[in-house]
Amino acid sequence: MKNRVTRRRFLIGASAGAAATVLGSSVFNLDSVFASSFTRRNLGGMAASDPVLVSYRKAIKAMKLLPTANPLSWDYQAAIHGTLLSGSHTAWNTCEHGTPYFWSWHRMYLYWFERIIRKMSGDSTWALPYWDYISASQRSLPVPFRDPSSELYLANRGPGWNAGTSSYPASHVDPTAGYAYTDYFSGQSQLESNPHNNIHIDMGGLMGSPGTAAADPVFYVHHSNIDRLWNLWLAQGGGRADPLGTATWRNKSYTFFDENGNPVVMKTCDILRAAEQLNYTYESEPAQVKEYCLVRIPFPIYYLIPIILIHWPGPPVELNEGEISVEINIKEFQQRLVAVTESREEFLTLDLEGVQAARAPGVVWEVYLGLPPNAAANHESPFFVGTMSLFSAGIKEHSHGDFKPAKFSFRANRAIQAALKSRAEKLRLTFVPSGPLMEGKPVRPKVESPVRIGAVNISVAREKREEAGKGEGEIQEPKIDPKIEPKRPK
Ligand SMILES: [Cu+2]
Repeated sequence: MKNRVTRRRFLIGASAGAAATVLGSSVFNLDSVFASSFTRRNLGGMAASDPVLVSYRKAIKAMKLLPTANPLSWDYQAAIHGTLLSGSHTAWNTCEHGTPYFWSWHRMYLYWFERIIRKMSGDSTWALPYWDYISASQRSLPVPFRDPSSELYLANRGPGWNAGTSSYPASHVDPTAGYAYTDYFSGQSQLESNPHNNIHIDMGGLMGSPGTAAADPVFYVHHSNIDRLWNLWLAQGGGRADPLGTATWRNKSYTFFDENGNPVVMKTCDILRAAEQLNYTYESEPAQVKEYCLVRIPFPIYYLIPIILIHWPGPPVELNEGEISVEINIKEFQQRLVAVTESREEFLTLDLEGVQAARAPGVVWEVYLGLPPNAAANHESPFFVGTMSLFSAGIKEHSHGDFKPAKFSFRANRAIQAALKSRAEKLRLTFVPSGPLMEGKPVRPKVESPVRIGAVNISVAREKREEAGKGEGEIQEPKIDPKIEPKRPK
């Protein structure tokens, strides 16, 4: 998505910290009365001497001098996301991944972190910058984070990142699958997978695991970008909305610490409108979509209802070093598949369920469907459906007694349509292990732990439209329509 500078953003940008000037100007714009004071700037091209980075360094230095038990310390802040340290303190290890609260928890976390940085740096205007690795010019680690004498540096990053020779491949930082969904939970989960998980996995080192990631200063500029994607997803319109009809989502609350080290409780309704409620906007973002918990204007909301059409009969697929393919027999489903690809209401998804690994696999798998035999796996071909990488959900080592395997769902219309053209009776499902580019070239990474996929399904999905604001709904788990038995090809 291209960044747009809207009139509203222009006004906010022009009036940052000077709302009175805008009020007194001849251009009266109601939005600008609520103009937020803080602009989270794009890190692209930002010099190490930029006040934003100088203050960030100053704060990190001061926070590292505080004892771990102090909520304002660097260790404590990182531990709120996740830590390998023993002992238990308020809010430690509370990050949300692979759950309905991924975006909301991280937004709250960054908000309080940012206030703490303001206090610890003594820079009252400070706002967290964002690292826009989706932009082709920003796919290697920003230069100020590579300087060993800087607090932004960390030795424990994967090979080539600190040298500036590693970069993210285009297929690993592709938000289009996530943007395509109108249903909140599907959009969020896709964007959590790509680019979010891939950014962590490809960088490796502390960033590669939830128990250590937030100890790397780059974590926060990464998540600033992920938070920005929430706004960008909503700004596309077309029925995209926060799931305000879901009471459990709306009322979910968490504890953080303010800049004075006092615990604060925040709930989802407090963070829906970043500019108004939290006082920040992102540089160059379109006008923020405003959603309200109290004023519930009925609006359409979309739920994704997938119904299994083809269940691959197994055994579980084991991913390890090297490319792996399995074949899905589609002979008796061809007509139905064609009908769905031509439908306006329905679309096909490839669903991987029961995805698990003992430890972090450290690899991103590119997933292809219908790739003809002997054809090279190219992410620009229609057979590329997306990426799969495990960061937190699905990794047994990271579970604390309540292990849940991960699920991945990919839109598959384009791939299946291309495969059907050749009248194929079997669809090849191919997994290609991939990692960061080294000197611009793909390198096959080492698989640290094999991944097992429990079930492979091709489903027909329908985004069900409902009028929200007309009563309460609970978080919708995709359901299999009991009237339709999954068919098992022989
Ligand atoms: Cu993360």
